Amino acid sequence: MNHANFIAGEWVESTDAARNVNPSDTADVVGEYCRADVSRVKTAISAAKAAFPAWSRSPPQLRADMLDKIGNEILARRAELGDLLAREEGKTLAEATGEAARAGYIFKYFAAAVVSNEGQVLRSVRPDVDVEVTREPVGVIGILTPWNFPIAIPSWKIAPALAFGNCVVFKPADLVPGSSWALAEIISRSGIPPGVFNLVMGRGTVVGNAIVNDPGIPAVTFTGSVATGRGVLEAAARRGAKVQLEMGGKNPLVVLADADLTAAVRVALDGAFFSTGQRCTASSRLIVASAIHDRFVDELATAMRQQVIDDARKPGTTIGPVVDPKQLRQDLDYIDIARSDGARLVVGGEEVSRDKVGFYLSPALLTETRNEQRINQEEVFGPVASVIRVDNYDEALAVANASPFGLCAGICTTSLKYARHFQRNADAGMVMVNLPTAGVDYHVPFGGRKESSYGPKEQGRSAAEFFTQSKTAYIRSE
Ligand code: UN1
Repeated sequence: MNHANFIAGEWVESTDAARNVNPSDTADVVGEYCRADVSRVKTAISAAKAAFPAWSRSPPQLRADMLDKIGNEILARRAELGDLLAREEGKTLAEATGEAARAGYIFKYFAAAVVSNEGQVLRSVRPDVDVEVTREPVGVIGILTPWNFPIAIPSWKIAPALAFGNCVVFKPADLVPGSSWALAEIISRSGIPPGVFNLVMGRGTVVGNAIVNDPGIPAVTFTGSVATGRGVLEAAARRGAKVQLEMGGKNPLVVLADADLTAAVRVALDGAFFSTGQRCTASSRLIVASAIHDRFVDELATAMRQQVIDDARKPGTTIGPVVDPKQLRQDLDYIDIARSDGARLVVGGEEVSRDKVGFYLSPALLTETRNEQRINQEEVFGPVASVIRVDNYDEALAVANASPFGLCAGICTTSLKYARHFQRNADAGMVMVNLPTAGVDYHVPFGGRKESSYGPKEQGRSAAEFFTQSKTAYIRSE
């Protein structure tokens, strides 16, 4: 059966469909997912526009109940949704089930946010005049999401959009559409009025472009690559639409000489290689003090050799496959680039074969790298980490900040002084102390600086900045 698009409250099939292939076993086709054409996207946008006036004024309790119901169903089905996610994307069952649960909690968080949409009351500078600042929905939100978190990222954009009274036209990644389709199916049964939520699957060049360029979409939120994000920004800016972008990262993890070595190795292993390193928050630059460098590299390499790289859904697997052949090629190319720039490949970086044919790559650790090299300036998006040796904390901080990206920065240290200094001076949207740079909570602001992000942050209270527009009202009582 083809998985249809959801437009104006109807499931709409099309003949063109994307084949969703399991990266752990290329003989396993997860399903066929219909690709929308431009006219279908336009129908979805018109339906969303038509639904907006009533939805934006709908009783808040109704929206809260709906979001809560969606969250509850996701949580109740987390094992099944996690299995689908692991099968289509390649993260392990534990990681995928965790992501599904995260999606459920996001919906429940924004269910509560419906009724805590706060404003401001101020005194005017004039007598007998009050000022009230309230927040109103924006309209139809265009939502474009990547393949690496196919249920959590859609949830942290769709849930606040609906909570604040907006309508949605949602395009998931063409490569990994199954979890997003399952999410859309749950939303479709929540009692949501026709047109309020629309799913249009397909390619960025067709569906994505149609959304980003349509005058009926006053706001676009996108997570994905820097190159695509720039295109989204230009197109949206041309017609004055609001934009929120989450793009790449090249996140530094500083390991100081006073760090707890075992803990630092665990943090680096998780941050750099879990989820196969396919996270914009991955700890891909390991900046290590020379006094601890050799011991750290030895212990991390040992821990990496103990990882079980296999079918994402097989019990015992700790690192699943790379998502597709294109990403695998990119990972291998970057390892070659680093080596030709003088890096030493200490462990991993090899394609490995398993019972089933999949895109298996052993996690790679490169040492003797310098921060200016391409391996440290460009995002790989795979299980590849490079080590930069530094003499002291000051050099570590300078290297951490010398990056076009600024998503997340981490430090492993037992020194309160350095931890606090790093927290204040790291040029990143998020800082982690003795924790991996990846793996974030669902109820606090998420986002970066420099080339990593653009526009208001996502999640938590910041979500209101993008998904609402403020109104300042002056009231004279006599
Ligand atoms: C996480 O680290 O838990 O695309 C979330 C990404 C991020 C999400 C990371 N937007 O990898």
